[in-house]
Amino acid sequence: MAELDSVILSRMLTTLTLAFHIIFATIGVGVPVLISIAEWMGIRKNDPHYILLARRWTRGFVVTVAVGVVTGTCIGLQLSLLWPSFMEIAGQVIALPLFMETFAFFFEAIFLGIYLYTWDRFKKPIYHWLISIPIMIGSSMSAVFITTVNAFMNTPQGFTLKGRTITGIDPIAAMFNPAAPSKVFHVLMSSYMTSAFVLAAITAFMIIKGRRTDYHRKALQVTMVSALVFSLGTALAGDLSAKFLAEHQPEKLAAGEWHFETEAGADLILYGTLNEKGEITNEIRVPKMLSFLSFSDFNAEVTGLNEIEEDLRPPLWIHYMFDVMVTIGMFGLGLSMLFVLFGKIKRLNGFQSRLLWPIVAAGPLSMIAIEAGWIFAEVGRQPWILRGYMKVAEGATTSDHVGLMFVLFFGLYTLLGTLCIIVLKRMFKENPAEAELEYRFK
Ligand code: HEB
Repeated sequence: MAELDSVILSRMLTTLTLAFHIIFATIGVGVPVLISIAEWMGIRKNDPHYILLARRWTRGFVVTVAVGVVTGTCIGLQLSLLWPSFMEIAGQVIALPLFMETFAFFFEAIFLGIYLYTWDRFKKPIYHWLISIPIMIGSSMSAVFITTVNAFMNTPQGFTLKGRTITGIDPIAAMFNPAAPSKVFHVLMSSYMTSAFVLAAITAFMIIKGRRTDYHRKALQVTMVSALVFSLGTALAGDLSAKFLAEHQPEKLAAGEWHFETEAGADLILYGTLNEKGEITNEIRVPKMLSFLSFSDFNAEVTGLNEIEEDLRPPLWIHYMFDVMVTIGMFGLGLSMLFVLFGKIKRLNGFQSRLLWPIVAAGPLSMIAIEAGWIFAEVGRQPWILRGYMKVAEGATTSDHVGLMFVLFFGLYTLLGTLCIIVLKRMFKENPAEAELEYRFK
């Protein structure tokens, strides 16, 4: 086997941990919103079906939170173990949001505990619903804080670096860096969207399996309408992200869009392949669209990759990640639009059932879009770990034991993933919705 150096191994281990963690983080941020929506509808419509939805989702949610906590801890651990020089500098500047993330998590956990054990304890059900609000705030704020840290890696500010000493730390400026708004917005919306599609996919699958009850029909309805709203939000946020890149990180946009020469009225390139000579084939070209995406002006000038120093250019394959993300985004948007449209027009009602399999696919697909989005954002930052200040290779550990760590953590994640699936399956199989409806409401 070829020798793998500690930088490559550190990157592999970090990728593995993040790729696994992001699944649970996404669910952890999005599902509370869906739970709150379902309980709210149940109270408004005085419909026990929606309340039961909220109850069952909450139970499943708790299991995923547990896994998210473990993998989140792994990230914290690995940050200091694998990227000591990076943390030595960045850690001082971004300690505030890093700490605040933990705080937001505890805030969420406390209210989640109360929420779980007080379903029938209040005279007015609305009081129970009110507890879902701090849960949502806690889970979304975790995402907000940790995303500002990631944003900081892309557009660091709020400190001065002289050699290896850092002075003039301004934690607030560091947290509210230029990348933060678009990233936070995109991360929140895409988590909500993905969670809605994951829950819709599970419901659609149950319906295909023969559970054609009102309960399942309503579940599909809330999740798909939510999916539509959040898909629109995700698309809007994605557009803002592209505008952010055009202004502050042109090399990432240029590499992702295969835009080599600086020009006005730049075309947007979708799909296609790149050969060794750097020629693009089989692409779809949308005239002047890149200029518009970047600056809301079809004739604006967009910086090309050739203007960037050669060893500071991100890898060109991130273009495929962008394709995957955008395609899935459009698929989700189109699908949820059709679903809502078919539902609204009586004559077309019958067509809704044709969308069941596509909805089943939309769950895993949106999770893939999340992974693709992060790969695009992270690989597109290369070679920097702290853009303009420190390269990835300088940030890594020189320890010889990263290979062993990789194997151990891989084992841990496999175990956690399997356990999570087994527990969830048991939990819902042994207590199907129909049975629960029966003993609770009849
Ligand atoms: Fe996304 C990222 C755009 C869709 C998920 N995005 C990203 C970016 C951009 C975009 C530009 C980068 C940013 C930075 O780096 O800063 N998108 C976009 C667009 C669209 C989208 C245009 C269409 C509409 N996404 C999407 C979807 C999803 C996503 C659908 C899922 C579901 N993204 C994502 C993520 C990420 C991204 C997760 C990472 C984070 C950030 O923000 O960065």
